[in-house]
Amino acid sequence: MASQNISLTRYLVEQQRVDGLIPGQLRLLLEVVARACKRISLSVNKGALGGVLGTAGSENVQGEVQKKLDIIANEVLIEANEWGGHLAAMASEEMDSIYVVPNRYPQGEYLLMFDPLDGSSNIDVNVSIGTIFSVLKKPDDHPGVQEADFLQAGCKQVAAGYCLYGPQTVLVLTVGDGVAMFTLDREQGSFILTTDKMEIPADTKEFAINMSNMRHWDAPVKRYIDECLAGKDGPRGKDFNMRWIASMVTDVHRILTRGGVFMYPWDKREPEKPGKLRLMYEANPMAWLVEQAGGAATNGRQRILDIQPGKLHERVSVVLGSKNEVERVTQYHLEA
Ligand code: P6P
Repeated sequence: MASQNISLTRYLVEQQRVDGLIPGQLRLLLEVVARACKRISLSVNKGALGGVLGTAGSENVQGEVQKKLDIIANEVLIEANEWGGHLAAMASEEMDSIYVVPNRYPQGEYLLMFDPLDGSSNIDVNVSIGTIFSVLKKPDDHPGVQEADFLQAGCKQVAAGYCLYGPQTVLVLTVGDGVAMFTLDREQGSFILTTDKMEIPADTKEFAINMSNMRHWDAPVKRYIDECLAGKDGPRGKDFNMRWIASMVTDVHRILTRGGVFMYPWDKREPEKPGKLRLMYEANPMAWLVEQAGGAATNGRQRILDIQPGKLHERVSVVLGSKNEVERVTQYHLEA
Protein backbone atom coordinates (compact mmCIF):
# COMPACT_ATOMS: atom_id res chain seq x y z
CA MET A 1 0.00 0.00 0.00
CA ALA A 2 1.51 3.36 -0.96
CA SER A 3 1.29 6.11 1.65
CA GLN A 4 1.05 9.70 0.43
CA ASN A 5 4.30 11.64 0.68
CA ILE A 6 5.61 10.25 3.98
CA SER A 7 9.34 10.88 3.89
CA LEU A 8 11.90 8.50 5.40
CA THR A 9 12.52 11.02 8.18
CA ARG A 10 8.82 11.26 9.09
CA TYR A 11 8.50 7.46 8.96
CA LEU A 12 11.46 6.99 11.31
CA VAL A 13 10.22 9.71 13.70
CA GLU A 14 6.78 8.14 13.82
CA GLN A 15 8.22 4.64 14.31
CA GLN A 16 10.45 6.03 17.06
CA ARG A 17 7.49 7.75 18.72
CA VAL A 18 5.12 4.82 18.35
CA ASP A 19 7.10 1.81 19.46
CA GLY A 20 10.52 2.99 20.57
CA LEU A 21 12.11 0.58 18.08
CA ILE A 22 14.20 3.41 16.74
CA PRO A 23 16.11 5.35 19.42
CA GLY A 24 17.23 8.81 18.31
CA GLN A 25 20.80 7.75 17.59
CA LEU A 26 19.62 4.86 15.40
CA ARG A 27 17.25 7.19 13.53
CA LEU A 28 20.17 9.55 12.92
CA LEU A 29 22.30 6.67 11.66
CA LEU A 30 19.64 5.45 9.24
CA GLU A 31 19.10 8.96 7.88
CA VAL A 32 22.84 9.34 7.31
CA VAL A 33 23.04 5.98 5.52
CA ALA A 34 20.10 7.00 3.32
CA ARG A 35 21.80 10.30 2.45
CA ALA A 36 25.01 8.42 1.59
CA CYS A 37 23.01 6.09 -0.67
CA LYS A 38 21.55 9.11 -2.46
CA ARG A 39 25.09 10.28 -3.18
CA ILE A 40 26.13 6.82 -4.38
CA SER A 41 23.05 6.76 -6.62
CA LEU A 42 24.22 10.01 -8.25
CA SER A 43 27.66 8.52 -9.00
CA VAL A 44 26.15 5.27 -10.27
CA ASN A 45 23.72 7.14 -12.52
CA LYS A 46 26.55 9.23 -14.07
CA GLY A 47 28.18 6.05 -15.42
CA ALA A 48 30.73 6.73 -18.14
CA LEU A 49 30.04 10.48 -17.92
CA GLY A 50 31.39 10.46 -14.38
CA GLY A 51 34.53 8.49 -15.20
CA VAL A 52 33.44 5.94 -12.59
CA LEU A 53 33.22 2.79 -14.71
CA GLY A 54 35.84 0.10 -14.98
CA THR A 55 38.25 -1.36 -12.47
CA ALA A 56 40.33 0.44 -9.87
CA GLY A 57 43.37 -1.77 -10.45
CA SER A 58 43.20 -3.23 -6.92
CA GLU A 59 41.71 -6.24 -5.11
CA ASN A 60 39.57 -6.37 -1.96
CA VAL A 61 39.91 -8.70 1.00
CA GLN A 62 37.91 -11.27 -0.92
CA GLY A 63 40.54 -11.28 -3.67
CA GLU A 64 38.00 -9.73 -6.04
CA VAL A 65 38.98 -6.99 -8.48
CA GLN A 66 37.61 -3.70 -7.16
CA LYS A 67 35.61 -1.47 -9.45
CA LYS A 68 36.10 2.28 -9.18
CA LEU A 69 32.51 2.56 -7.95
CA ASP A 70 33.16 -0.05 -5.21
CA ILE A 71 35.78 2.26 -3.75
CA ILE A 72 33.75 5.44 -4.30
CA ALA A 73 30.72 3.92 -2.57
CA ASN A 74 32.87 2.70 0.32
CA GLU A 75 34.40 6.16 0.79
CA VAL A 76 31.00 7.88 0.65
CA LEU A 77 29.66 5.62 3.42
CA ILE A 78 32.74 6.09 5.61
CA GLU A 79 32.84 9.88 5.20
CA ALA A 80 29.09 10.27 5.76
CA ASN A 81 29.01 8.16 8.93
CA GLU A 82 32.27 8.81 10.80
CA TRP A 83 31.50 12.25 12.31
CA GLY A 84 27.85 11.88 13.43
CA GLY A 85 28.51 10.47 16.90
CA HIS A 86 26.16 7.49 16.40
CA LEU A 87 28.79 4.90 15.41
CA ALA A 88 31.70 3.23 17.19
CA ALA A 89 33.05 1.53 14.07
CA MET A 90 32.26 0.29 10.56
CA ALA A 91 33.09 -2.85 8.58
CA SER A 92 32.93 -3.24 4.81
CA GLU A 93 33.37 -5.91 2.19
CA GLU A 94 35.96 -3.54 0.68
CA MET A 95 38.14 -3.20 3.81
CA ASP A 96 40.31 -5.91 5.40
CA SER A 97 39.71 -4.76 8.97
CA ILE A 98 37.20 -2.62 10.85
CA TYR A 99 37.24 1.18 10.61
CA VAL A 100 37.15 2.67 14.11
CA VAL A 101 35.64 6.18 14.30
CA PRO A 102 38.64 8.57 14.67
CA ASN A 103 39.22 10.12 18.11
CA ARG A 104 38.43 13.61 16.75
CA TYR A 105 34.78 12.51 16.54
CA PRO A 106 32.44 11.32 19.34
CA GLN A 107 32.00 7.55 19.55
CA GLY A 108 28.47 6.14 19.38
CA GLU A 109 26.90 2.86 20.42
CA TYR A 110 26.24 1.32 16.99
CA LEU A 111 28.28 -0.79 14.60
CA LEU A 112 27.59 -0.44 10.86
CA MET A 113 28.49 -3.10 8.30
CA PHE A 114 27.99 -2.81 4.58
CA ASP A 115 28.64 -4.14 1.15
CA PRO A 116 28.97 -0.70 -0.44
CA LEU A 117 28.16 -1.83 -3.95
CA ASP A 118 26.86 -5.37 -4.33
CA GLY A 119 26.74 -6.85 -7.80
CA SER A 120 29.59 -4.72 -9.10
CA SER A 121 30.21 -7.09 -12.01
CA ASN A 122 27.02 -5.51 -13.39
CA ILE A 123 28.22 -1.90 -13.15
CA ASP A 124 29.83 -1.69 -16.59
CA VAL A 125 26.86 -3.30 -18.32
CA ASN A 126 24.25 -1.00 -16.74
CA VAL A 127 22.42 -3.66 -14.74
CA SER A 128 20.99 -2.84 -11.29
CA ILE A 129 23.36 -2.90 -8.29
CA GLY A 130 22.97 -1.87 -4.68
CA THR A 131 24.26 -1.07 -1.21
CA ILE A 132 23.50 -3.56 1.59
CA PHE A 133 23.79 -2.50 5.25
CA SER A 134 23.39 -4.02 8.69
CA VAL A 135 23.43 -2.38 12.14
CA LEU A 136 24.41 -3.96 15.45
CA LYS A 137 24.79 -2.48 18.92
CA LYS A 138 28.29 -2.39 20.30
CA PRO A 139 28.64 -4.58 23.43
CA ASP A 140 28.80 -2.20 26.42
CA ASP A 141 30.87 -4.43 28.71
CA HIS A 142 34.20 -2.90 27.71
CA PRO A 143 35.64 0.42 26.58
CA GLY A 144 36.63 1.00 22.98
CA VAL A 145 35.73 -1.24 20.05
CA GLN A 146 37.34 -4.25 18.43
CA GLU A 147 36.65 -6.62 15.55
CA ALA A 148 35.24 -9.25 17.93
CA ASP A 149 32.41 -6.79 18.79
CA PHE A 150 31.07 -7.30 15.27
CA LEU A 151 30.92 -11.09 15.60
CA GLN A 152 27.26 -11.25 16.66
CA ALA A 153 24.59 -13.54 15.20
CA GLY A 154 22.25 -11.92 12.67
CA CYS A 155 19.35 -12.13 15.14
CA LYS A 156 21.11 -9.33 17.09
CA GLN A 157 20.73 -6.80 14.26
CA VAL A 158 18.82 -3.62 15.18
CA ALA A 159 18.39 -2.43 11.59
CA ALA A 160 19.05 -3.83 8.12
CA GLY A 161 18.37 -2.76 4.58
CA TYR A 162 19.57 -2.06 1.10
CA CYS A 163 19.46 0.67 -1.48
CA LEU A 164 18.84 -0.60 -5.01
CA TYR A 165 20.17 1.54 -7.87
CA GLY A 166 17.86 0.45 -10.67
CA PRO A 167 15.25 2.09 -12.90
CA GLN A 168 14.14 3.61 -9.60
CA THR A 169 16.41 4.12 -6.60
CA VAL A 170 14.65 2.41 -3.70
CA LEU A 171 15.59 2.05 -0.05
CA VAL A 172 14.23 -1.07 1.70
CA LEU A 173 14.52 -1.17 5.49
CA THR A 174 13.56 -3.11 8.60
CA VAL A 175 14.05 -2.28 12.28
CA GLY A 176 12.10 -5.33 13.37
CA ASP A 177 8.55 -4.22 12.61
CA GLY A 178 8.09 -5.40 9.03
CA VAL A 179 9.76 -4.18 5.84
CA ALA A 180 9.18 -0.73 4.34
CA MET A 181 10.17 0.51 0.90
CA PHE A 182 11.01 4.13 0.03
CA THR A 183 11.40 5.45 -3.50
CA LEU A 184 13.82 8.31 -4.18
CA ASP A 185 12.01 11.42 -5.43
CA ARG A 186 14.85 13.18 -7.25
CA GLU A 187 12.90 16.45 -7.50
CA GLN A 188 12.48 16.66 -3.72
CA GLY A 189 15.76 14.81 -3.10
CA SER A 190 14.05 12.61 -0.50
CA PHE A 191 13.04 8.99 -0.04
CA ILE A 192 9.23 8.71 -0.01
CA LEU A 193 7.38 5.75 1.58
CA THR A 194 5.87 3.75 -1.27
CA THR A 195 5.21 0.39 0.42
CA ASP A 196 4.79 0.19 4.18
CA LYS A 197 4.68 -3.62 4.49
CA MET A 198 6.46 -5.80 1.92
CA GLU A 199 5.29 -9.44 2.07
CA ILE A 200 6.69 -12.58 0.42
CA PRO A 201 4.10 -15.18 -0.70
CA ALA A 202 4.77 -18.57 0.95
CA ASP A 203 4.71 -20.34 -2.45
CA THR A 204 6.33 -19.45 -5.73
CA LYS A 205 7.04 -20.63 -9.28
CA GLU A 206 10.31 -18.72 -9.64
CA PHE A 207 13.82 -19.72 -8.58
CA ALA A 208 17.11 -17.82 -8.76
CA ILE A 209 20.41 -19.69 -8.95
CA ASN A 210 23.51 -19.61 -11.17
CA MET A 211 22.76 -22.72 -13.26
CA SER A 212 26.32 -22.84 -14.67
CA ASN A 213 27.42 -24.23 -11.28
CA MET A 214 25.01 -27.19 -11.44
CA ARG A 215 27.71 -29.86 -11.76
CA HIS A 216 29.32 -28.56 -8.54
CA TRP A 217 26.22 -28.63 -6.31
CA ASP A 218 25.47 -30.94 -3.39
CA ALA A 219 22.78 -33.59 -3.99
CA PRO A 220 19.89 -31.87 -2.10
CA VAL A 221 20.29 -28.68 -4.15
CA LYS A 222 20.50 -30.66 -7.39
CA ARG A 223 17.36 -32.61 -6.40
CA TYR A 224 15.44 -29.40 -5.69
CA ILE A 225 16.45 -27.70 -8.95
CA ASP A 226 15.92 -30.87 -11.03
CA GLU A 227 12.34 -31.01 -9.69
CA CYS A 228 11.79 -27.34 -10.56
CA LEU A 229 13.09 -28.05 -14.09
CA ALA A 230 10.83 -31.12 -14.44
CA GLY A 231 7.89 -28.72 -14.16
CA LYS A 232 4.27 -29.84 -14.15
CA ASP A 233 5.21 -33.34 -15.43
CA GLY A 234 7.50 -33.82 -12.43
CA PRO A 235 6.95 -34.24 -8.67
CA ARG A 236 6.19 -30.55 -8.17
CA GLY A 237 3.22 -30.64 -10.56
CA LYS A 238 3.85 -27.05 -11.71
CA ASP A 239 6.16 -25.25 -14.11
CA PHE A 240 8.86 -22.95 -12.73
CA ASN A 241 10.54 -19.85 -14.16
CA MET A 242 14.18 -18.90 -13.54
CA ARG A 243 15.81 -15.53 -12.96
CA TRP A 244 19.50 -14.82 -12.17
CA ILE A 245 20.67 -11.20 -12.22
CA ALA A 246 24.00 -11.90 -10.46
CA SER A 247 23.26 -9.00 -8.15
CA MET A 248 21.92 -10.26 -4.82
CA VAL A 249 20.22 -6.95 -4.02
CA THR A 250 18.22 -7.11 -7.25
CA ASP A 251 17.32 -10.79 -6.96
CA VAL A 252 16.26 -10.32 -3.32
CA HIS A 253 14.26 -7.20 -4.18
CA ARG A 254 12.31 -9.18 -6.79
CA ILE A 255 11.61 -11.85 -4.16
CA LEU A 256 10.46 -9.26 -1.59
CA THR A 257 8.24 -7.78 -4.30
CA ARG A 258 6.65 -10.93 -5.82
CA GLY A 259 8.09 -14.01 -4.11
CA GLY A 260 10.62 -16.59 -5.29
CA VAL A 261 13.56 -18.51 -3.92
CA PHE A 262 17.22 -17.38 -4.16
CA MET A 263 20.04 -19.85 -3.77
CA TYR A 264 23.81 -19.50 -3.65
CA PRO A 265 24.70 -22.88 -2.14
CA TRP A 266 28.00 -24.46 -1.20
CA ASP A 267 29.62 -26.06 -4.17
CA LYS A 268 32.65 -28.24 -4.66
CA ARG A 269 34.70 -25.65 -6.55
CA GLU A 270 36.03 -24.35 -3.19
CA PRO A 271 35.00 -27.12 -0.78
CA GLU A 272 36.74 -25.46 2.17
CA LYS A 273 34.47 -22.42 1.86
CA PRO A 274 30.85 -22.74 3.10
CA GLY A 275 29.61 -20.59 0.20
CA LYS A 276 30.33 -17.48 -1.87
CA LEU A 277 28.24 -14.84 -0.13
CA ARG A 278 29.36 -13.03 3.01
CA LEU A 279 27.47 -13.62 6.25
CA MET A 280 27.83 -10.30 8.09
CA TYR A 281 26.95 -7.77 5.38
CA GLU A 282 25.10 -9.74 2.71
CA ALA A 283 23.34 -12.82 4.12
CA ASN A 284 22.41 -11.49 7.59
CA PRO A 285 20.73 -8.23 6.49
CA MET A 286 18.94 -9.98 3.61
CA ALA A 287 17.87 -12.84 5.89
CA TRP A 288 16.32 -10.44 8.40
CA LEU A 289 14.50 -8.50 5.69
CA VAL A 290 13.17 -11.74 4.19
CA GLU A 291 12.01 -13.10 7.58
CA GLN A 292 10.41 -9.74 8.45
CA ALA A 293 8.47 -10.01 5.17
CA GLY A 294 7.20 -13.51 6.06
CA GLY A 295 9.83 -15.52 4.21
CA ALA A 296 12.63 -17.80 5.43
CA ALA A 297 16.44 -17.79 5.13
CA THR A 298 18.79 -20.70 5.83
CA ASN A 299 22.20 -22.00 4.84
CA GLY A 300 20.39 -25.13 3.61
CA ARG A 301 20.18 -26.58 7.09
CA GLN A 302 20.18 -23.80 9.71
CA ARG A 303 18.46 -20.41 10.06
CA ILE A 304 21.03 -17.85 8.87
CA LEU A 305 20.18 -15.43 11.68
CA ASP A 306 21.21 -18.06 14.27
CA ILE A 307 24.71 -18.58 12.84
CA GLN A 308 27.40 -17.43 15.27
CA PRO A 309 30.10 -15.75 13.13
CA GLY A 310 33.74 -16.68 13.67
CA LYS A 311 35.29 -14.16 11.27
CA LEU A 312 34.34 -10.73 9.97
CA HIS A 313 34.37 -11.75 6.30
CA GLU A 314 32.95 -15.22 6.86
CA ARG A 315 31.11 -16.77 3.91
CA VAL A 316 27.88 -18.76 4.01
CA SER A 317 25.53 -20.76 1.79
CA VAL A 318 22.24 -18.97 1.20
CA VAL A 319 18.73 -20.27 0.52
CA LEU A 320 16.11 -17.56 1.06
CA GLY A 321 12.65 -16.44 -0.03
CA SER A 322 9.20 -18.02 -0.12
CA LYS A 323 8.85 -19.95 3.12
CA ASN A 324 7.47 -23.22 1.71
CA GLU A 325 10.25 -23.48 -0.87
CA VAL A 326 13.04 -22.76 1.64
CA GLU A 327 11.56 -25.38 3.97
CA ARG A 328 11.49 -27.90 1.10
CA VAL A 329 15.21 -27.35 0.45
CA THR A 330 15.91 -27.79 4.16
CA GLN A 331 13.90 -31.03 4.14
CA TYR A 332 15.93 -32.35 1.20
CA HIS A 333 19.14 -31.61 3.15
CA LEU A 334 17.77 -33.50 6.17
CA GLU A 335 16.84 -36.46 3.96
CA ALA A 336 20.26 -36.57 2.27
P1 P6P B 1 28.00 -15.28 -9.73
C1 P6P B 1 27.84 -10.28 -6.69
O1 P6P B 1 29.22 -10.40 -6.98
C2 P6P B 1 27.48 -11.37 -5.70
O2 P6P B 1 28.22 -11.21 -4.53
C3 P6P B 1 25.98 -11.33 -5.43
O3 P6P B 1 25.47 -10.05 -5.49
C4 P6P B 1 25.41 -12.23 -6.52
O4 P6P B 1 24.21 -12.86 -6.14
C5 P6P B 1 26.52 -13.25 -6.74
O5 P6P B 1 27.75 -12.65 -6.28
C6 P6P B 1 26.67 -13.60 -8.21
O6 P6P B 1 27.66 -14.62 -8.29
O7 P6P B 1 28.90 -16.44 -9.36
O8 P6P B 1 26.69 -15.73 -10.33
O9 P6P B 1 28.67 -14.20 -10.53
